[in-house]
Amino acid sequence: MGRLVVVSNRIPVANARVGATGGLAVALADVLARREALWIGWNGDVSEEPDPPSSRRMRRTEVVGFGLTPAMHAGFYTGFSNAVLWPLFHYRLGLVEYRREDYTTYNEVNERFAAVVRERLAPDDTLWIHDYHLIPLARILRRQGVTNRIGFFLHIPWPAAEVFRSLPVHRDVAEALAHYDLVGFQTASHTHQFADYLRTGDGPTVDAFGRRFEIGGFPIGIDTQQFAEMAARAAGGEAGARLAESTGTRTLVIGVDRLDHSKGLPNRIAGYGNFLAHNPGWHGKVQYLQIAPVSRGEVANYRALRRELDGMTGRLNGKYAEFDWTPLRYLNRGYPRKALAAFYRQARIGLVTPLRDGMNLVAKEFVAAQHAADPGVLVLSEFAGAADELSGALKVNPHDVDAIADAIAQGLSMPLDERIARWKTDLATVETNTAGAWANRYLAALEAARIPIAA
Ligand code: GDG
Repeated sequence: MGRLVVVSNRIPVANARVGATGGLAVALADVLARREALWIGWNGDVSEEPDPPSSRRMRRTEVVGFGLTPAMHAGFYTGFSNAVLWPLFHYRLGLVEYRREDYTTYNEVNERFAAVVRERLAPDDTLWIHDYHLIPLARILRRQGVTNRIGFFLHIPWPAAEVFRSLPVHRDVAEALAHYDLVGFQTASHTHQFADYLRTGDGPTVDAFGRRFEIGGFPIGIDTQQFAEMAARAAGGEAGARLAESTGTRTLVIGVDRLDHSKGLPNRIAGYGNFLAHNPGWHGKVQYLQIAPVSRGEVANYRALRRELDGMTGRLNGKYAEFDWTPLRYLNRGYPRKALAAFYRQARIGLVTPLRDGMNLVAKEFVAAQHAADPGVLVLSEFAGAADELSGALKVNPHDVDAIADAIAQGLSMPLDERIARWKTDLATVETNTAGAWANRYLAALEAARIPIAA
């Protein structure tokens, strides 16, 4: 079997402590332990004379990283990827800032990725390209004569056809996807929306732009067993003990999200405010902990979101706090995974209310971390990919802040037997659809998807 060549915007962080590495590295850990692999991506460097590609080992994987110039970073990363594709695919058209020259830079940076890939590619390698930053990569490689099997996985939602059509270059972006052998989405509904745009059936095999390729839904998961064990161990650790001590007899509500427009944080805080307004009996007895590490802080509208949240949290605490009770602890800081696992386990309610989300792994981590004898309740947005799988959660429409308030109240008063029954349903799903199962399912489909390129 040839190597697996993973290409993602960012390469995994070097020397990360075990359990501290980011999402995709965790999701691919099983596959990468079994197979020779190469992982190519941006190393985070932005400078006028960017780092040339350099290589290091991460166990069996060779990791190749390179830098970008400030102009590349502005057009490719901040511009087209995060000010166009990200907000558009999350239905936030008002945040889209489209500039033609950014799309040109986006394609040029993809050419750069392609050059680094080609220099290292062997004929029997299988390529797996990740996420919206790298949509054009297969088309560039195909034009250069690369005939290897190439798969693509989109971690964020694929939007409704009419929303996608508002992108001035929608046709060119969709055509680029037709150069993959397999285009994977998080859910059947994202797959359906892509097929609807193409005006084809839902797959697996579709014909579009004169090419034949496969599409399908592959819901991503977590390493459930490892996360559950970590939560059980960490519960008595230092961070867990400190949280327990400071929470005292109060009931804990938790949210953990990158500070991002997609995560619905203003609605969630407004929902909690309405809950407090409608349920004075809970004053002093509930404690909401919101962890929201700053992300993309260089983008102006992310700074505006941060200001909005600073104002909302300040006003909420100003209105409801007592000299011995702060209803909302709002933290713009990240914590080690171990600490998060312990925090989830202590919480009676996990609030996961994104306006849109490809999947949302926090929802799955919250389920995995619970104590079997006294599990918490997951409050989940119906617009997270995870909502298709987690039928035990309390579903809310995140645009309805009173629905968020009602779900908090319902979760807080839910009897133990109902909490256990709902949690067991979701745990069974999270234990089946793990990260390892996701990667295996995707790669098996990619191996099977060798379709002769249509004339
Ligand atoms: C994209 C898609 C899709 C958060 N704060 C801290 C921290 N985290 C970790 C969480 C979780 C991860 O980050 C976030 O994953 P999500 O899935 O919730 O969301 P995105 O970052 O937007 O991810 C999403 C995902 O890709 C995978 O395909 O599910 O829909 O948007 O693991 O725990 N980790 C640590 N400290 C923190 O403070 N260590």
